[in-house]
Amino acid sequence: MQTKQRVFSGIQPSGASHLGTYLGALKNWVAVQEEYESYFCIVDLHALTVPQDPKVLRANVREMAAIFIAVGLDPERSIIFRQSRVAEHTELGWLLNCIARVGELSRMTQFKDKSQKGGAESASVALYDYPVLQAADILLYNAHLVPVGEDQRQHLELSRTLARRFNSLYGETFVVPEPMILETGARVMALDDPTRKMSKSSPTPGGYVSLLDEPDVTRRKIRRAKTDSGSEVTASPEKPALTNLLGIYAGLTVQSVSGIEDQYQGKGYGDFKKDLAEVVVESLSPIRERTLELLDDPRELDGILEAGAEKAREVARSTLHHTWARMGLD
Ligand code: AQP
Repeated sequence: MQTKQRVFSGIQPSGASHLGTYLGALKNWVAVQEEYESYFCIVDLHALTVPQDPKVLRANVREMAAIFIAVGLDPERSIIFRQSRVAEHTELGWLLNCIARVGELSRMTQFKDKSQKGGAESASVALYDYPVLQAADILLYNAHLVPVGEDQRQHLELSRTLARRFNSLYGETFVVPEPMILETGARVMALDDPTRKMSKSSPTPGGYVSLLDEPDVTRRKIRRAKTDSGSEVTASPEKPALTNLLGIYAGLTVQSVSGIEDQYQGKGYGDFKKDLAEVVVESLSPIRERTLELLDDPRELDGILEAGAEKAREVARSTLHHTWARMGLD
């Protein structure tokens, strides 16, 4: 019997997990796994919405699995698995496609942003439809909470809409999930442009700190991070770059932004960035080292993912059968 509330979240294995993904998602996942029955998924089918080299994708899946363990997810406590290994995700995705509306998907800002890059006409249908598959990912496990970064709020709203619509059309079936978005780290911005979110598809690697960057690369990126005019280390709407850097510092040290501002009163950007670089290196180095160690044993990683998929399948199958019955497919 299910006693704990459930949490579901996923990350695309599309390379170079970064500080934004860590502060916006991974770090929170580690905190919630104690309290909730947690499902953490490598959403490889989502990664395919843009072109992928099969060899690179294969390697990225393992790298992501290693990162999951290295940041502190415990396969004994959390169910860690790969989306493509639980076929019910795509099956429920199709059923939800039948109640999702073109108007709703057309409003998704992430599709607008991503499709703009290569032109909307040549974007894949899957890129357009991916929020519905994401809803299936979540509803399949009847997750109560979904820890994500701010950029996923709109997609989460669609998951909620589809759960409610299905329940009202066919009878109470799905839990309506709630987003779990923390204040600190929910939206980490690019180091070279604080108006854009830190993103792995950034055209300039200087914009993000990868969890696997070597310490000196990280130091250099922080040293070169854009700053605002003036010299005071304060967070304010007029200082988007400093606000972002202070947010990173606070997210990694669990100090308050105002406490850090006090600490740097009378000091300049240079001192602050130097210390921030060390804070980032200290936080990420153990993750990097552990990830590299784990990657030495790919079989072990594959085993963890397969064991997780087996457990996930049990829950997913039961939800799908229930959904079939509701829709008259039994
Ligand atoms: N900059 C960010 N700040 C806070 N949270 C973030 N997340 C991503 N970027 C930030 C959160 O990380 C989780 C996993 O995201 P993902 O890797 O599956 O996909 P994404 O959001 O598309 O990541 P990127 O880096 O932005 O990839 P591209 O460049 O391919 O679009 C999510 O919970 C997300 O909120």
